[in-house]
Amino acid sequence: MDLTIKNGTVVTASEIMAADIGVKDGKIAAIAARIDGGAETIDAAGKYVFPAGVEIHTHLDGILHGMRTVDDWYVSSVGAAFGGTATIVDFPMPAKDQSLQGIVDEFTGRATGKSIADFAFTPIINRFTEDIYQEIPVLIDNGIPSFKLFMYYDWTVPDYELARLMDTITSHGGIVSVHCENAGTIDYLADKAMAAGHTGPQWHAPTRPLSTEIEASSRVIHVAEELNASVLIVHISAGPVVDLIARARARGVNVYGEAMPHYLCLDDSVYDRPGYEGMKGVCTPPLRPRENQKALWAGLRSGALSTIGCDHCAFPYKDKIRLFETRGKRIDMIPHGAPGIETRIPLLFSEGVNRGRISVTKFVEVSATNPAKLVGLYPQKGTLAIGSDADIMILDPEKEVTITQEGLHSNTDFTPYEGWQVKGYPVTTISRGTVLVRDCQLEAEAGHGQFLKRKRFEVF
Ligand code: DUC
Ligand code: ZN
Ligand code: ZN
Repeated sequence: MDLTIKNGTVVTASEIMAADIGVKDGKIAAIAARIDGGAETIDAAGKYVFPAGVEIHTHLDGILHGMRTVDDWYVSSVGAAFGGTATIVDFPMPAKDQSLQGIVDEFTGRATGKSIADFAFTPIINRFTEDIYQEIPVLIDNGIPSFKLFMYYDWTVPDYELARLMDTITSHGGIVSVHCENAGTIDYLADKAMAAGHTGPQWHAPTRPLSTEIEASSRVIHVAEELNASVLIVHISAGPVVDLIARARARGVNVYGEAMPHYLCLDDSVYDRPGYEGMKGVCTPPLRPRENQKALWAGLRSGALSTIGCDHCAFPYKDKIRLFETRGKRIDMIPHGAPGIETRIPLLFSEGVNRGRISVTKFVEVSATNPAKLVGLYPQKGTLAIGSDADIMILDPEKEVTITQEGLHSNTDFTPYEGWQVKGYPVTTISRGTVLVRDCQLEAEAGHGQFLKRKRFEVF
């Protein structure tokens, strides 16, 4: 063996076992009660040995709201690795007239030589022209089976194209992720609020009410049901959407739901903070009243929600303030998003497993196994099995950390979790047998990460 991880508690989505893991040529070569020898040994006594996290919802080094996010692929992937994640699947947005393959190639160039995590892309479809429809089967054949649509923003998908894209993508073996918010209602409510002088951070949530997320999610579910399409509803903040998904899945609809730490852990009281502070919580959908959190945790437990992403979208606080000031002092004009790639797994473990809200196997399922399945990477990624990539996270369940912006690696100037205490933290992250982070110290060289060609989506 090249590497042996000994004495840990090995956890997959279905098993918990006291076992050693042997790694050879970047793959898991053995899992057994005792494996001796190996060029290198890591002692994981007292620790969990998990599949490394798979993150399938980020906006890295890309333009949204007329501003480029400030974390490039090196910074983002280092943060990811410190937070136990070794694979990132990002949402790049094509420029005007750029093909989907063109934006994937461009972003592959941005990540190559920088990312320490393996990477792939779910391209955003932001125009609905014949060339895009023709590209889709070619991309799926070329190992890019996932696509993203928005029901808000300037690139909102019209209903006709929503149906046609879901049908086209699914019938060729792909899956569609959809950002679900009713654009017309939000724009109207925002215009009405702004006209009444309601322009500050506390108006972010009331102008994007629960009903807009529920309506758009419901529409997507019904279209998917009609076309037997496979769809992932991303960043669910609204408790009632969990229920919609549960009922649809019970009817046999191939709809999956994505949770996120900020909706599980934070609530809309953030917007009542004094001055501009509330802008730190300006993301879409907005943070919701606390009672929604219960439904989201329950959704993870029941399987209505299949995965957890972070929506890492690194806009600094100072730029949110600057753009508020220079774009007419309107809260609807500031960039939406917050950093989260490094805190996803620590928060999920601490708030989820430690507080008894989810089991340790569920933790693996939603942070690694299901995200890998949703983007066509399983079982290469997302599990600990013979022949899988040796992407491993060792987590110390006793390690206590106070989250601070200074202690994280993002180029942003804030974390929404400043001062949060977490118990249980990733200490070592391994990618294809190479140690990225060891005992909370960076070891990887920039550029370790490789582009991942993926399989077609399989319903699960
Ligand atoms: N929501 C955010 O908060 N940021 C990026 C895009 C999105 O949908
Ligand atoms: Zn979104
Ligand atoms: Zn997003």
